[in-house]
Amino acid sequence: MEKKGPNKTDDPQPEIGRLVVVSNRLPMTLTKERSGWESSRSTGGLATAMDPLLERNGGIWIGWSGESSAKGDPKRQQVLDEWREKENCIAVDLPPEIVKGYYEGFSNATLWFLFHSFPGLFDFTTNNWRDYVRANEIFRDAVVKELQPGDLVWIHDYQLMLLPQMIREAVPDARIGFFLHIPFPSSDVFRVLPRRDEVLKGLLGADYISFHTHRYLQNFRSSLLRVNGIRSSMDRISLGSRQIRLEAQPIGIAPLGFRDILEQEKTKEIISEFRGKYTGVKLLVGVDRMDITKGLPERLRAFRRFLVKHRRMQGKVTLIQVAVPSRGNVPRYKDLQQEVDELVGQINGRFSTPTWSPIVYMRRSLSQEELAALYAVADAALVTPLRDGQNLVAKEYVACKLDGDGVLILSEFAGAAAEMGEAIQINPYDEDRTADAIVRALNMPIDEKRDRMAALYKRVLRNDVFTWGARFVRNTADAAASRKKADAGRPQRLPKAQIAAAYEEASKRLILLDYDGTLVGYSQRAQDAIPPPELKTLLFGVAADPRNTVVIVSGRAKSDLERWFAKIPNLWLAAEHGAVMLRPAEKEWTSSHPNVPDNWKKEVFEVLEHFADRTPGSYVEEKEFSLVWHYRMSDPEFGEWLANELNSTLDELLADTQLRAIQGRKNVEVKLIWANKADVLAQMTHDEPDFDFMLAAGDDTTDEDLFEKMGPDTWTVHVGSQNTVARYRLRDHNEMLELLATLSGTPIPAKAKTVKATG
Ligand code: ADQ
Repeated sequence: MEKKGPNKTDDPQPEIGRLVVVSNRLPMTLTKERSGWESSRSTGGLATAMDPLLERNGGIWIGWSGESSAKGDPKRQQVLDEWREKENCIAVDLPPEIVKGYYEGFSNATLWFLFHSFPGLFDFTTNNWRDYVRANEIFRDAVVKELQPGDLVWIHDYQLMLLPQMIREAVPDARIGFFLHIPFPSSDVFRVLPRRDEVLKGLLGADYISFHTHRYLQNFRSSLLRVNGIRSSMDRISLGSRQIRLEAQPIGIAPLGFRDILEQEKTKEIISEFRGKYTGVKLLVGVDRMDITKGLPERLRAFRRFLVKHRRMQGKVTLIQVAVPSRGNVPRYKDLQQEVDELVGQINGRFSTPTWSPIVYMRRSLSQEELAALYAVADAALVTPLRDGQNLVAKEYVACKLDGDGVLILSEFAGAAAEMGEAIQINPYDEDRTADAIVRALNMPIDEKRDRMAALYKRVLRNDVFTWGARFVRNTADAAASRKKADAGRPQRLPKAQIAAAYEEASKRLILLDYDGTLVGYSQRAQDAIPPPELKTLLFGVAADPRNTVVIVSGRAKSDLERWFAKIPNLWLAAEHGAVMLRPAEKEWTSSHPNVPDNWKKEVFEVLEHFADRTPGSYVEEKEFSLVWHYRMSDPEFGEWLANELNSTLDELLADTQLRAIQGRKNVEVKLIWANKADVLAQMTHDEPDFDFMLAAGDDTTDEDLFEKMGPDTWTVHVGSQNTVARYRLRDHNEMLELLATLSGTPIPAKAKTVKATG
């Protein structure tokens, strides 16, 4: 990535183009009052980040109005039209019959719980999933309708995880970024999700995917590998020649906005009112949505434990807990509300005195002034979610502690913990130690408090929400630009009419065909990928043409190729990447490098076997000129990890030898440098230099050696979608068979087409 100076984020960025923000909800709220329809624009949350970007780039915001019941009411429509005109907000109308399944169902009863690592709480129904798909399609249609060339689409959060791919299919060239506001769970938990592969595929339509933390990013990568078998590196996924950029970039807040609020007279009044009321009492503050993930009962129990364990603190500490009602019509949330109400009542009933209550409990939303004042006076903040994507309250508290006199007690399971190391971090499930952490916070020397707070404040200031937003759009634009560049360099689809004409005209043709992945699909076990009889018929037909020299050039051992193909007249076989050849009508294999010593094998075998012992499902194959460690049947993540380790071990071991380690499709092969497919081409053209049609087809890295050596007027065909130097590409082995059938005039036998099992 291009390095940019720290001040560059505020520069005008013409290449960003118009921004199209897409989120489940618009920043507008529609309510039906007696007097008619009312609407208001929210200022906090996501709008804080999006508004300046939208202003600068002249963009639009697409989302659900949150209200679907009165569609068709002309007065309501009038409000929505005004949103479009004056606010650049475009309302998506979701039919009421799918809202429940999409929003309350798959989004909030399935994804929300599972992604917050509560597999025991999630519900799944096929109907909810169907509604989720449908709602994403409705969003897609709304976006596609508005999309203009050069737009940059920013999709937010778990309700819209299918949308990136849906838009990609409708508008292949679209520039798309996706940000996940909630955690991405470990792959073990993610795997529990029914329709998990569709969800991942949905995300892969984006150019850029960003998460709050590296942990979530890692979890996503490992899920991709385990669920869809897709490998990735720390910062990107290569999907054939298309690359998707990945990053961990935590959302911030607008700290200076809080500073301004603290300066306002109204806020100052509230602060002095609080101070007057709570003179001599230490204040703890908790501010949350009433959500299961926020750990409210656990926090209250820890506070109760604190009062019991540290009796001297009774009468001297008050917890002000603000909890905005959320998802109140969901039974589990009703239960939570009841549990919290009961705990507050029980604790206050047990410990209160005529002049003091341990908990002040507010079940409502606070104004920005009240909120800032509360943060400012609180001696410590209790931010103790059981799991949280990031948690903005932690950062807001820090932003309001300008004098440094406060302590943040933070759950290690909040995403914010990754960058707020100076907080006192606790495990919210550990009541006893959380209680001790409260004591520690309240007794912390002022110098230590200031040091910790200063470090936290600096980071909150630097990584504010504007920097976050600007960086997101810039990274999406960069990622999309790289995609376009890569697209321009991609091999074109094989022009079938053109190759057929060239074939027809030629009188002496050389056809070099890889086997696995090119003529048949991959199987879990290599020995199962046997050629179907129909494929043999096809090869028989192509090889029978006296103008053709057809060679199967494979990494396979001699025995496999001989068993399968030796009876096909006129077919040449090159095994072990061309180290040995069997000419038509001959019985003996010959090598271009006879009498090569194989004393290297013992040492390398021991290394490979050591890896096989450590990796269930993997094994070592011995061929005449090479040794291969296969791990297709192993745990994919562990397999990839060990393959990398093996490669680096071998790189060192083989540095000064004639051997090289090659990473193949789910295998690592150690072979002699000269044993490569380009050597076959050299042998074939040495004796017969006058071919007037040359075709080479293959699907993996070992075929690239051959493609590189083929001349400019030849046909090099990559089968699949990896990076390649081939000039042309075909989708899969089925298309390859169709090509051979067309060229040779042999009708394609239906059963020759096989399904690609894995890899
Ligand atoms: P939320 O789960 O909503 O967001 P959080 O990050 O804590 O969680 O944000 C809550 C916001 O609501 C804060 O700005 C807070 O000030 C405000 N708020 C809460 N209670 C309030 C009250 N009673 N009165 C007024 N304001 C109140 C999701 C993810 C988070 C992630 C954010 C942003 O679940 O993990 O941090 O998105 O990506």
